[in-house]
Amino acid sequence: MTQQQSATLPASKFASLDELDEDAGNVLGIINYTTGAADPDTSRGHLRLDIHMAHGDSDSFSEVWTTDLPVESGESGGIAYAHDGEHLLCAGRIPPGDGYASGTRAAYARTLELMAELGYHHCARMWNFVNRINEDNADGLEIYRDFCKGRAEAFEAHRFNDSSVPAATGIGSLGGGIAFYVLASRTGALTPLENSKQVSAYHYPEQYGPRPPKFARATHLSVPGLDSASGQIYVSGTSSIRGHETLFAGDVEKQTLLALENVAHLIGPDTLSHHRIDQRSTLADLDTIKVYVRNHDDIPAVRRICEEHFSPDAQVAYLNVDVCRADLSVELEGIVR
Ligand code: 3EB
Repeated sequence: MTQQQSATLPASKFASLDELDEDAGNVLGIINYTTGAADPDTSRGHLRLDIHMAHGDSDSFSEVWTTDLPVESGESGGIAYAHDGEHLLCAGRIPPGDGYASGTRAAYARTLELMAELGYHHCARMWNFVNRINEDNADGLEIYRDFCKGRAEAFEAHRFNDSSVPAATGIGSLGGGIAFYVLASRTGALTPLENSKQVSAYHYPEQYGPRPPKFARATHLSVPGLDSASGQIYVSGTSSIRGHETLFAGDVEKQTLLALENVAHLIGPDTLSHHRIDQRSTLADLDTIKVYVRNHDDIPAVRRICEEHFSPDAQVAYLNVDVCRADLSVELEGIVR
């Protein structure tokens, strides 16, 4: 592994669990959105994480991260990782408990240390899956807010300021405490994107919790040697929020449309030129999309609206889990490649 090799952008796709060949070459990691949770594992030479996000076999799937370079893996302080000299995937789990801030702070701190030790300083994307996300911890603080507190404290302790936070997802899960995984790059040029129609999450007022959610609305990742108009956009979990307020509580169709509008504005010409990125994208460029829907019975309506906006060739997974604010019914994320 050298830094001289021509850099590539990370690649991922969805696969069904039965078509998965875990021992195929060039696998950096396999994230299973499945019916149970397990600690992250590297026994097969790549990262594997099982997240409890599916109710049965029919909504289970795997997200497979692949690379052209040889992969090395390891584990440090409970954080499992795999890397290829250019990309790092790592994952951790905070077991179920009465509170999550201290566990989150410790696991995130270890993750940030690991990224620095291994030399992957450009953190593009984090995913966080939080069981009982809208329930209170032992002190009466909502578990999502408790998680946000630990995350903010870890970022602060590592001088990870608001301009270096990754794109992220913070979403409900069906069990297993908190599971998370992270994608970082060694040589990639990373630009955080904010949405001019939304208050930056890291500036949310205190009414949403003692510490704000620390994430960027999206990150743009390109690598040396690629022309400036190409690159990937990692779109964070996006919902029906304008300014910092939830809109259309109780109307899942309007919430879906506003979430889509937020993503379209975020990856569209105004936002990208504002961030000096010579690239234009639309919802039809989004792929490996996850749509999180709180109420199972809303999935058909949400799917119908999404299908009108996404490419017919896009991979789209619908997951029936809780969303971080009690008045949000839907959230969606994806990657522009
Ligand atoms: C929002 O815009 C909706 O806590 O990491 C979206 C993406 C949301 C990431 C997180 C939360 C997170 O505030 C919620």
